[in-house]
Amino acid sequence: MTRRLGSETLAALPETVATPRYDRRKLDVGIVHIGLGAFHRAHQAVYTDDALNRSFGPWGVCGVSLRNPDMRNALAPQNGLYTMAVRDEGGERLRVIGALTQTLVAPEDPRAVLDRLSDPTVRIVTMTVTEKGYCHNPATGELDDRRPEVRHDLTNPTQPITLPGFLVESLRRRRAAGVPPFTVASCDNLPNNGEVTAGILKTYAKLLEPGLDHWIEDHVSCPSSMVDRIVPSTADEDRARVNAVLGVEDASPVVTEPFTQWVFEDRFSTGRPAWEDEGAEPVSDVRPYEAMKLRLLNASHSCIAYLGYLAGYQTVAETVADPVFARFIAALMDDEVTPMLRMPAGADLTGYKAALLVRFANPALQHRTWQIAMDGTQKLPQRLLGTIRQRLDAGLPIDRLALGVAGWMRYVRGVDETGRPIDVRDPLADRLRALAENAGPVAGRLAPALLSVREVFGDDLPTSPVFVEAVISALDGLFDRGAWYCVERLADA
Ligand code: CS2
Repeated sequence: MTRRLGSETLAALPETVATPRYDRRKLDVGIVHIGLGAFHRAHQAVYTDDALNRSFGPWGVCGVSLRNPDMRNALAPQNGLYTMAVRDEGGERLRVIGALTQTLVAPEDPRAVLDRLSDPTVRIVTMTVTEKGYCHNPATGELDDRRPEVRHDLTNPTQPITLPGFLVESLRRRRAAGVPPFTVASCDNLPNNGEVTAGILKTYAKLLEPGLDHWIEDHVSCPSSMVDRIVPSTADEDRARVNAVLGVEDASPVVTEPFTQWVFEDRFSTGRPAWEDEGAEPVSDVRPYEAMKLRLLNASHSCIAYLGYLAGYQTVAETVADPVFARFIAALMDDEVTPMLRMPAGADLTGYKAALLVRFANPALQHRTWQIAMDGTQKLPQRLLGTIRQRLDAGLPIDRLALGVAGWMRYVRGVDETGRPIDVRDPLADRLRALAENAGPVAGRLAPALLSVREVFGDDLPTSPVFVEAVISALDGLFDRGAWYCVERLADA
């Protein structure tokens, strides 16, 4: 049997595989990360690992899974160690990351998570719980306190299941014990992710214990950040390839691209690792960078996901290898998104977009269109609808953005262009399906039906005749001629 990656086998790895240069046994847990997925392990954990390599400090990471035990099951037997494979067409570099020193599974033992979060050595909580983990209304950014899981946590505060449930209860305990609060740093793809987080914590706290909201307002820092690195979910063939090089078994390597970026508001009141020495960019206002990334990278990703999937493409690289799609995405970014961005002097949007096209085309990443298509109801507002609103206000055309929205509608109907079922994953999937079934495959019925989902489209867009007409006409084209032809029609300026 092959031996497992872990503290005992680190020394046996081939020399080409980089390993932590610090003494992991001496690491205190200074950071709790909630949402222990591939993204964190290829992003913030790497900046922290870099910082520890350069100058040791009390910044070990405890990773918490809010849902299932898979990651703990994979990583606990490896003492938290895992391999990061950085891939492009030039090849693959492997590196073992050591920053993660503990893994917890919230549903198994919520008390252990609350204890860890209440521990005075913990000074920062970062999170990547995806858009839906915030229990908020995506159109307004506010906590949706009617959700059953939020009601559950308010009545069982010592057995929480949600992000706000864990954070607010542990902040309450810290206040009661006279322990300073931790900094709460959202690393999810939401605009103003710090502000959204602060709002959710305060609304929840007020419901839990009136007055706690004021204390949070006065004492808890929630810096916003823009995080960027493409990290597809790891496939079996990735695992096999990495393990063949390691010579030991890593049950959960992460595979990513060379590019990485982290821009954050520098408001970590409780200290932080010197991430800026490792390439992260502390700024006073992160909003322009968030808008740039969400509206260029993520908006393009969502359009590639829906329209590429419908056109029969499995991955992002495959989709943009089709010149029609590559030109469509370039035109979407240049003509419809860029004019609405307000960047600080010196920001190089032209270079950023050129780099994006190269990143999307990276043939060494198997980034599935289906993966990005997930959770559309949580993603569309910040990726496409914000730009659409601005353009409608300015009386500008929205053809490509509207095709993206129509692509989502065609996709969530749950049947592809050859009649095969689509496995639609979305917190609102049942509602979307019922609306779609009731409307039938007719653009003039399906579009208005889906636009009635106010958590996504708000109160304004469904009553904008220009928007409604643009979406119906795009959706009509999708039903009539299919995604590829609609993309081709809008591929050039
Ligand atoms: C993607 C993002 O799955 C998705 O929705 O658009 O995960 C994207 O890969 C990252 O935001 C890149 O930084």
